[in-house]
Amino acid sequence: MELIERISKDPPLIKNISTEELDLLAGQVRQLIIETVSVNGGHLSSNLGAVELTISIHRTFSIPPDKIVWDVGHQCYTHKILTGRYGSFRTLRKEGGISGFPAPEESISDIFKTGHAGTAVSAATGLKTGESMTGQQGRVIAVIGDGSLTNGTTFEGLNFLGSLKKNLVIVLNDNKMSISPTRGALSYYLAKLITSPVVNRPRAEVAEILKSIPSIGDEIIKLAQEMEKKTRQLLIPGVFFEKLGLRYFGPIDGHDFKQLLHIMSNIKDINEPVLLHVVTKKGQGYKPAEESPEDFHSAPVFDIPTGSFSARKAPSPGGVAGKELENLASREEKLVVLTAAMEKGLGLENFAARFPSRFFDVGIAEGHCIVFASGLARAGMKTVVAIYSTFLQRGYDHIFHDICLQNLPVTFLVDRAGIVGEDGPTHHGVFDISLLRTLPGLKLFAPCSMEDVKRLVSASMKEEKPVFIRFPKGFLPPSIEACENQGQTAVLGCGSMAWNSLEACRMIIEKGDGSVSFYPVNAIKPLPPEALSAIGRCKRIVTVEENSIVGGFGSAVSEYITDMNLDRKLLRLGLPDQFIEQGKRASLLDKYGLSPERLAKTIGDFSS
Ligand SMILES: Cc1ncc(C[n+]2csc(CCOP(=O)(O)OP(=O)(O)O)c2C)c(N)n1
Repeated sequence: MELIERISKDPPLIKNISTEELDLLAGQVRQLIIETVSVNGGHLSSNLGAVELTISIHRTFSIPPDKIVWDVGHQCYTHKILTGRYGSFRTLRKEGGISGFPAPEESISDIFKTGHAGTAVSAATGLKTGESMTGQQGRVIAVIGDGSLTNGTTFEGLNFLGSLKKNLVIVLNDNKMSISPTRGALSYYLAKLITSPVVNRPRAEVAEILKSIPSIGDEIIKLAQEMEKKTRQLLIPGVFFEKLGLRYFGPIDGHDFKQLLHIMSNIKDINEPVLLHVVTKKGQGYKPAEESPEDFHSAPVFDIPTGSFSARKAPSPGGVAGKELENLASREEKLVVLTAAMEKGLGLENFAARFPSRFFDVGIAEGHCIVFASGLARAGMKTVVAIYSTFLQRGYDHIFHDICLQNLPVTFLVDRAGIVGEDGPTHHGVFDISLLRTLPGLKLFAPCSMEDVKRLVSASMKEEKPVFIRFPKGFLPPSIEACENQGQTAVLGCGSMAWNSLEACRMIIEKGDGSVSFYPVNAIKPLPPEALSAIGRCKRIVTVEENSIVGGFGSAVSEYITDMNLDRKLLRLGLPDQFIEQGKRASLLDKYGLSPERLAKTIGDFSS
């Protein structure tokens, strides 16, 4: 049995293997991660960068009862392999397989189900506090990336944590990258810590002087290097973290087992919060990922020898929106575009390159991004916030307080609305309609086609109120038309579900199962006149949406029917009131009754 398998089956064994075997283990883990992600897709760069760090934590601490809280959680693959999931690792991110994020239902070694950034410090602080209050003994280790230091929740946690006066280790895994290079003042501060001339200049100068002393020069240099290692913490005090009440250690090389294990064994029992600054390389050990860490951050299927991605990229609604923003920006000098660390995923790289002074990546800081947008809009800028549906949830209060209550004309491009696939429940964007439509004064659109995306983005520039445009990650048809028939059933396909609804209607008509009319609906608030007249004309109404059935488009239609005192039979189809698991979008849509075939059956039964 390979070493990796033996440890996965018997995790405490990691404490007893030789130092040579640590390297062997790291190699086997990397190999398995690369092979698996090349087939299933996944967060390759972050995981390859955290192999030695994770092995060292598991060798130093005892997991459980000690607990690791992973920030985001996308870097937990090594942890999964070391804690019993070697055998299932190749099912990573597949429907029914293991999650690409920590999942307590898979193992007691996973503490929280995560996927959103910035929560680890607060969660670990709460965990430690609660465990102390209930007499539990385990140590708590939070692993955060430098990207998380751009996030407000992390800082709220750090600000509070200093007063804890308990053992809690925060490992700062600093690879200078969020998905794109990390933005902001703190990233410069971290870079300074790593390259501080206070340490490096004297070290180089002293070495030169010592070298010139005949025969004993080399010995002294060795001695000086040893001393320098030991005094490094004194020379680079990490004042910023010390001021927050944490003891700062580092920076150390996060791929060097000797350094990692030495410092971890020294700090693990310090009875106050400690920040260990570890410097790693994203993509470490796989050249294509080292060279293009952004491309391999959330990698699709790829070819291992060449690092090339197999799937050709079809145009996405986000890409169409990004292109339209470029067109608009070339005519409208006041147009600015904001993102919270998702430039690449949102298809804004060209915009950023063409209009660098009008593009702002604010870091993983959705709250700040939205309030910053309010300021820009108040100053008269045409402000666009591009954001994933699931991360928009972070900014909900700011949408209420800083955008809607102020009635500011900010356009939100809400990408990844609907089922996103293999990233699973933390990433599906299936609540935005329900959340947004309760707020007064906003307009909420869901384009049904690429043509719609372009037109709605452009039209939003002329609006004098907040506008939200939600669209899916992948497919929308180039254009789509209503298809009216005699008969009493109107199928209202909202946004990304317009196409599946149309297909379903075609199937029903071809099979002679009933006479249904199809209407694409690209607005939820207010409901568009075409939808209202269809509701006025037909006795049976079907709503179809890629959003939770609770409070979504169907609910808006239901409220309208009730308020207008109409005598209608209404069938609301959407995602059930539960967290949706990981899996391929088409397969999950089918499972939840939203594929054309399943829709045809349900609607056919309803209308006959
Ligand atoms: C609230 C939130 N916004 C955006 C994201 C998307 N996202 C996933 S990983 C990541 C970068 C994380 O950077 P860092 O913490 O430094 O970890 P690294 O991948 O560099 O190891 C981002 C922005 C997220 N997961 N959560």
